[in-house]
Amino acid sequence: MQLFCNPPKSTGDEKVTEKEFNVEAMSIHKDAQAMLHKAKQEDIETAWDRLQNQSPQCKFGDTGICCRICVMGPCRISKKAPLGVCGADADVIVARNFGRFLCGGAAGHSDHGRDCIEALEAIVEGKTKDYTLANPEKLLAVASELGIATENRDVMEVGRDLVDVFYSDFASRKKELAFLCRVPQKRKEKWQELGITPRGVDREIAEMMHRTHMGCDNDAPNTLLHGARMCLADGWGGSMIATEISDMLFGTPTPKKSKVNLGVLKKDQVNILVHGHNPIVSEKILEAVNDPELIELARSKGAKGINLAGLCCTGNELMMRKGVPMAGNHLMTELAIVTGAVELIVVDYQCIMPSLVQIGNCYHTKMITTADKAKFTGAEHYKFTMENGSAQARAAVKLAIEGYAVRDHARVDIPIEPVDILTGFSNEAIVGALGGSLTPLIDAIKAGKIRGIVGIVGCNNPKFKQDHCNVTLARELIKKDILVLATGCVTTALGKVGLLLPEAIDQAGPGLKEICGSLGVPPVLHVGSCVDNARILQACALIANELGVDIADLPVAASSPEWYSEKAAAIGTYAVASGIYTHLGLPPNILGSEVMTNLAVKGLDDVVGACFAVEPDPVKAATLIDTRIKSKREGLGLAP
Ligand code: CUV
Ligand code: SF4
Repeated sequence: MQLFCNPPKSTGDEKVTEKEFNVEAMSIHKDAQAMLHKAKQEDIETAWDRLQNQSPQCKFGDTGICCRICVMGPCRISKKAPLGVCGADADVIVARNFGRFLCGGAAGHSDHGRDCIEALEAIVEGKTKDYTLANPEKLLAVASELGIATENRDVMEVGRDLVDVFYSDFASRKKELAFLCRVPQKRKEKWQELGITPRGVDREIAEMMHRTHMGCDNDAPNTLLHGARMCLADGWGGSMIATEISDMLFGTPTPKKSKVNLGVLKKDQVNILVHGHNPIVSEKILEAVNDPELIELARSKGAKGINLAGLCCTGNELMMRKGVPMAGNHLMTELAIVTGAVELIVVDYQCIMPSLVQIGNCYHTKMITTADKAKFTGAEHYKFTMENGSAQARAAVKLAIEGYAVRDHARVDIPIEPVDILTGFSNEAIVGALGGSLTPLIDAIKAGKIRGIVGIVGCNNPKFKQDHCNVTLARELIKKDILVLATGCVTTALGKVGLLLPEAIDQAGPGLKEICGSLGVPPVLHVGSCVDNARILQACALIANELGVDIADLPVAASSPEWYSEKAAAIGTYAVASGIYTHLGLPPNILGSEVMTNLAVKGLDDVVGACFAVEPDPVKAATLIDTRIKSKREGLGLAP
């Protein structure tokens, strides 16, 4: 049997033992640093250790020039062998690899969206008692936006029509996605001209797999263009559907207070973490932890109560809507277990490190999986369905309560006090805060008080000092009077250093300080999870439509400073294809192709009106973004 603690050191690897263990170089956060020390003392391996064991990483893979698409290969491109067995060159191989990389991301978000449609369907068809429509107003609003008759109709009946529209967005029969009604006319014309109007979500994903089969699309720019179309189907399709349905089921987020960092764990309570992406599971766990019977059961086992906290995106979903505190982002998921205070992690899918099972085994921490499509060897599987969600959630919470009885209190270390944050800035909430329309925001942009808007989104990656780039970029931008919108794991990064509090306006430039100060909001607004980047797309479209321009004309940008996932690449690609200049802290695995690299960081600008910028240094990245915003402002006839 494999030992989970005291893992075998990789062989011949003196570097690991000799290397100075410098937690300050690994993360900017005190809670992470303390837990990295604890992990070291307890001989528990983390992502940082494993990255080192994997180093140096394969150059062929890193630059995207290793092809495993057929078994005449694998082929790797070098000076000596510039073509694969089939004749594919570096450009084709990189384009195919990147196409499939984006495909994984678009599929992830979109399959999550499909799960949301199935949930909505179960509700409107009366097939579930466990889930309800918390927000019928949103259902009616979205339906009428999509051209479905709502007047004098039962909301469930309207909902059935809406479900049909959403399902057909996944199929091949539609000409274009339903939510393209939100896209500014100029942008839609650009997509038509390029032949990249997104049709059905599944169609674009399947077509990418087809195109990248041996012997199909052997023209790198053409493959990349389809990548853009497929990612647009994610952003304006799968992700947008996921966000809108989640609002219908669980409520549209409104501003509320919450707390972040490992200090949200409670020494004397049963601690349960939810991790993954889809609120359909985590919302049920939230209900169960508030069940008086279960709280009583926890008390009978010596705990003071049951404490729920979030990780990653499902944490963002619960925080935005219900104010549930956030224990940490991607690189904190392992370290949360190292506190020794976690009884249970309940997961659905995406971004869940398999190592959590291994580290859980070093403590009393159990992991429960809930989706048949995301099982983890060593975890317990409690399949969640629309019919059994409440019962499964109660069973999960009971398992956690039993776990408290065997917790080794001597090993518990919760190293920090939590930090307050303000969350819940859906577009509806932002418009509400502005007094009912976007006009005050647009006026502030015109007057140069808010010079631009940047979404900082995405992950952690142990190749960077955790959250250093995420936080530094946000600080630099707000100094320059640029409003920051945060989603995904960046949220926790910025929350932990106090940037999600109204007091953070003291770090902002004078214009942003004035506007946010008068509204009582932070200079960094938390707008949700990764699929909620669709909210940012919608906000850009609303502003562009108000001004009668294309999204590419707006003084806006996106950034993912510490990204790692296929999904983050898909988000970046739909942002660029939507006309939003997008900064990445590190490049995707495409540098082995000059054609692909040049297109990504330059050529796309002429094609779709935006491109990527790759810059690991967050201060330099802020300058790049600022320069772009200046030029867009000038293009609109505004002072830079
Ligand atoms: Ni998508 S933001 S690690 S969990 S994709 Fe996952 Fe949200 Fe990055 Fe964080
Ligand atoms: Fe090699 Fe071509 Fe097969 Fe790729 S598709 S593995 S380059 S032969």
